[in-house]
Amino acid sequence: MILKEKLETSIPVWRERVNALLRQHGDIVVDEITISQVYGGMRDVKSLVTDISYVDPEEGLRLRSYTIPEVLNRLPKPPKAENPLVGGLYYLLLTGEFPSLEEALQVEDEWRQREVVPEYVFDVLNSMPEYTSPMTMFTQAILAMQGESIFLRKYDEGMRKDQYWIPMLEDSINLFAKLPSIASFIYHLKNKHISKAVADNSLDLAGRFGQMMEVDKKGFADLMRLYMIIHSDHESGNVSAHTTHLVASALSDIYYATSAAMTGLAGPLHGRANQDTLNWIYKLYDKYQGIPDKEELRKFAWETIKSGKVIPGYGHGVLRKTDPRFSVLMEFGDKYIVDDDLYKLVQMIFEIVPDVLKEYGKVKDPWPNVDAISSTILRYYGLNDCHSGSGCGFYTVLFGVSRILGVSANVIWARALGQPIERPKSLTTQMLENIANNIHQQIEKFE
Ligand code: NMX
Ligand code: MLT
Repeated sequence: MILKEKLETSIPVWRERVNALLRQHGDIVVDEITISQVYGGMRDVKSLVTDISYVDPEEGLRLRSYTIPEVLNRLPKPPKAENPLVGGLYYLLLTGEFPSLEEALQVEDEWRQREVVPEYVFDVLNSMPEYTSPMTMFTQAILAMQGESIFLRKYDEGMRKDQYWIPMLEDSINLFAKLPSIASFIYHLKNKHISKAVADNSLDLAGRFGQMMEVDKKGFADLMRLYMIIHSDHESGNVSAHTTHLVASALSDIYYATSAAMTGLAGPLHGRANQDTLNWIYKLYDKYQGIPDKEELRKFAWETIKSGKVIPGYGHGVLRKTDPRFSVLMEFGDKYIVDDDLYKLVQMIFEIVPDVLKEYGKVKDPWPNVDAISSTILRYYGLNDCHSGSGCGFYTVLFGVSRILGVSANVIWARALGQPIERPKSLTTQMLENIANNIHQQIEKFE
């Protein structure tokens, strides 16, 4: 397999590089940590390492050091498509190199050969209560397949540590290949629709997914290519990536690790924000029975804040400027979406809400993140979901499918580099108080 061959050459070089860094500079101090950070979700604490992606507060995401426009321009595209092959993206994430068209197609081929979902997965999904959320179904489907793990089998057979990455790679490709079929099955099940779609095997993964979803609008496959690429990774500290890393650090396999990650992605402050954004827009639209004027929109935003809720799709733990993933989706929307009230609202919200959040004062990033726009575009392309209630939330499943590309690439590398079990240290509040008091006493003595 092409990815295995490429990694076999680069892993020894990286092992030596990391070992040398640790041997020569292992004691160098990288960062200090304050009591606010210890109590405040470890924000900004530099304690993870990945070479697959990086999020700069001002500039946003870089995948393998390339900006989103660079990635979109340089990855190979299928004929007549505007956006690149997702197989090429996976090649880039794993190897750090841009593939040729042929190499990207080889990754697509691997997925094509492994896409058949075991029948028991559909039985599990069919047997779940009607009110089960799509994210719970998606998580269950992944976990249900855990028994397929090659990593687990090889581990039980006594595999050597330096071989861990190989079955991790196999498992990751096996898992991702099945996700489009699983996602589309959940979509049709939730919509009480029996799909008869047979995907054209000559198409790439995004093209086949478009057919499975039975979305009529032209350009959906291209949107999916763009969507999967920009949602694939966002460095390692976000909840879904960090969960994957943490769980897999115990040598749990990719099925355990990514199903855990999906339960984090399902949270409203993370991936469910895409669903919540659209619900917020619907409420706004319903309240004013159409597009409100700017003053009404401002008032609606303030009502949300004053009722103790967040405005979904705005703010970020790292970013301090408009998320470039939002910008690239807006470019796509401005080009292809005509005459859609909800999309117009996304544009208006972008004009009004940052000022409201600045005036509110406590939000560190008043700008939109990717979730402020993604679902509105998906809805325009015909992807329907209910507005509220426990059975809703399909949009986050698409985020999940995409995110598994990035987190699985990270886990393969974590095993290749022998990263240990993650186990930070906790303190008690009394200990933090003692640390603070000691420091104050020393300052007073000095003064
Ligand atoms: N609307 C209202 N209040 C907000 C918002 C917002 N969009 N964003 C942050 N705040 C509040 C936040 O709740 C906190 O309040 P308090 O001190 O009362 O607890 C205060 O502003 C400071 O928070 P920050 O330090 O700016 O943000 P933090 O790093 O803690 O959280 C998010 C980041 C993304 C969780 C937060 O901005 C948020 O809740 N946004 C809305 C939900 C969202 O869009 N999530 C998606 C993130 C991207 N993703 O895809 O996962
Ligand atoms: C993500 O894509 O994971 C989100 O933007 C959240 C984050 O990076 O913290």
